[in-house]
Amino acid sequence: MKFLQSGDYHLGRSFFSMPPHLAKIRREELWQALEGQVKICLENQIDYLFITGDLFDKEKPSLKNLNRFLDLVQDLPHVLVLRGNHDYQLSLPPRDNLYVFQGTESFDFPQDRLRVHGQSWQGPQAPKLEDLTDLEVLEGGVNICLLHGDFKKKDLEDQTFLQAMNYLALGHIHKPGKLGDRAYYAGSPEPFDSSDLGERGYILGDLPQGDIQFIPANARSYHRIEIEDKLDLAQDLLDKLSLNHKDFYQVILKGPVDSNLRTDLMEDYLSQQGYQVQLENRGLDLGRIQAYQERGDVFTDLLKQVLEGVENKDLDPLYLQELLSIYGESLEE
Ligand SMILES: [Mn+2]
Repeated sequence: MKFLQSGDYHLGRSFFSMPPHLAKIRREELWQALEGQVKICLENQIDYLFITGDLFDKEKPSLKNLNRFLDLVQDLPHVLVLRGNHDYQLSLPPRDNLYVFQGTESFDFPQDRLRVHGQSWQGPQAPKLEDLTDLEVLEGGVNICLLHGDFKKKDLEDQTFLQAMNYLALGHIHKPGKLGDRAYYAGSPEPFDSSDLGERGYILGDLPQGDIQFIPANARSYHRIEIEDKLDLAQDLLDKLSLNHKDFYQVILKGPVDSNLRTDLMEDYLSQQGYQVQLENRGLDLGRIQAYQERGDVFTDLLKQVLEGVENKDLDPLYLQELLSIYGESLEE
């Protein structure tokens, strides 16, 4: 049997830290991710779509969004939905092709000698893996278990019930990953913020052959760029880096940097040019360091040590920044 595993779509997410017009586009791109997956299922005769929780971002999605989801998946043979911590109150109207895990339960698909087990969230607390022992393994068939949570490899290996599974489809962690040879996080279909670096997509599986594949499919990416040089004009940044209008950039300024640098103005300028850039000034203000060193007080030796550590790359420049700001504040008092 072939399946597509996805989850953590967080449909309806507000993306409140983005400009409203872009937040609207991103919300739409989450729907497009699901649309793309449905298309893949239909074109490749993939009979099972596993949604491992957090389909919706909010506990009570709007009726409009509920219907949009139902319409989107109506042509798929089997859609299995787990409730996650974001949508544990999710209530979907009954449909022939829809299987929503109410708590800890199993669904049978005799045509494929398949039993899909799962554990939905029923409140703000995570369900207990021990409760899975109430379920029955399908002897001589394919057993799959859908779970939503932050698991360690050992949590899963410790459960006798899970040892009998052919495959574990995991949700909740937004970065795709693997816990052992049969347990996979598909991750979210799109990155949500600057900490979500790397590819996002979904998993295609074929059991019992055991063929599992991660397919990258994100519409946009986040990039992190670190710059050592002094850059005091946003235009320099555009000339030096070939940014595109589509993606999101977190630019970290390192090395000697002017303390008068107005990163907010630079961000405004870049955003007017149509780029999504978040600037972070982690540079060192050499003028201030020199002034502090010349004071010759109890702080000078400490500053010298930290400065050496940073120069030898033994210490993160952030320590120095922190030290300077603490000292600066103490002088102002
Ligand atoms: Mn979650």
